[in-house]
Amino acid sequence: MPTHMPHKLVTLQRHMLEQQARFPFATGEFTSMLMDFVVAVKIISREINKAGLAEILGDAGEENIQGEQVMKLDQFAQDRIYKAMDHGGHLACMASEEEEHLIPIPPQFPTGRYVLMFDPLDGSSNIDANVSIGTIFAIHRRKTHSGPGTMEDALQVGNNLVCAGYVLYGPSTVLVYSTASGVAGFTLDPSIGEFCLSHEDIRMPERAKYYSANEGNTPYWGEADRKFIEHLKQPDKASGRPYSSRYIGTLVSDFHRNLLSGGVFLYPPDRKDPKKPAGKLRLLYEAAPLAYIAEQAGGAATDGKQRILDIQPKGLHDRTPLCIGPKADVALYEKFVREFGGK
Ligand code: AHM
Ligand code: MG
Repeated sequence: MPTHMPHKLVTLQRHMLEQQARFPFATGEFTSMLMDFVVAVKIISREINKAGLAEILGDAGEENIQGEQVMKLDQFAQDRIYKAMDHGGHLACMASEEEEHLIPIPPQFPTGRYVLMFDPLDGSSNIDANVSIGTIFAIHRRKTHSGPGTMEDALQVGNNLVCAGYVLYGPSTVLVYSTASGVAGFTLDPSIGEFCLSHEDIRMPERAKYYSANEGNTPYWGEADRKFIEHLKQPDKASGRPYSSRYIGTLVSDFHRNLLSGGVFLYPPDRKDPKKPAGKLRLLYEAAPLAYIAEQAGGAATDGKQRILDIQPKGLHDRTPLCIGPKADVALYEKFVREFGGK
């Protein structure tokens, strides 16, 4: 049995309740909010499993058999998360990779203490090829005290996160999350509709054996990025082998494999697009939540010069270079950036 396999049957809800019991003054509000979110991801998972039938059941933008508009999967995911989370009274506001502006709580519903940031469907360009995709989420405590949530509540440094996680819709659907006391993974049993603990106390291996980067972009990378990846392709002193290449093009999937098996992921600044000088990935919906998980699992994440979790966002859609993986590999990347320059 793999070392992370638990010996007891624990549902996600039971796990959350046990985590909550560690805090004597916990009200259960946080657990209740996460359970709302879990309902949405179960619905998204079900819909993704039917994605290959879109041609038969109707394409996005067309009417389906019941005369309803069929939504694209990424819009569908956005919509389901919003509808699961807007009325519970737990959130001050939300922000999503799919929405330009802050998402307010409708005025007829109460506002709460938390702020939810999410990427509803990460890797959506992979949907048509039936390659795995994901949802990423991150939760902050609000900074303002009452009323509708504001930009001040949303634009918080990753160090303030109280929870982050992701759902990977792969051969099975897996939810990985942390509330600052380690990382646990749960696999959805569709026959009972429950996420069951499948990966207890996940620790990232100390050294990577894989590297994940889109090397098609090499001509647009800086010297440090090129030299770093070239270095990983040389036989390693300890193992005698070069790192192997693995790149899916869905951040959640690449990260999940690297978390379990040991891999370093790099998305550097990409000089091909002057509008995106900081690379492609978004700080609030992609880099910060996964950096939080990486650190909780004993790994690290950097933009080359500073910890991802130390970066103060200036806008909802800020982008950042990202190197994430085992501590030693991330430190090595920072060394290359120091020696060969720049972001
Ligand atoms: P998306 O949020 O629009 O799906 O884009 C983010 C995705 C990540 O999942 C992945 O790591 C990256 O884009 C891949 O980009 P590229 O195709 O440039 O390698
Ligand atoms: Mg994404």
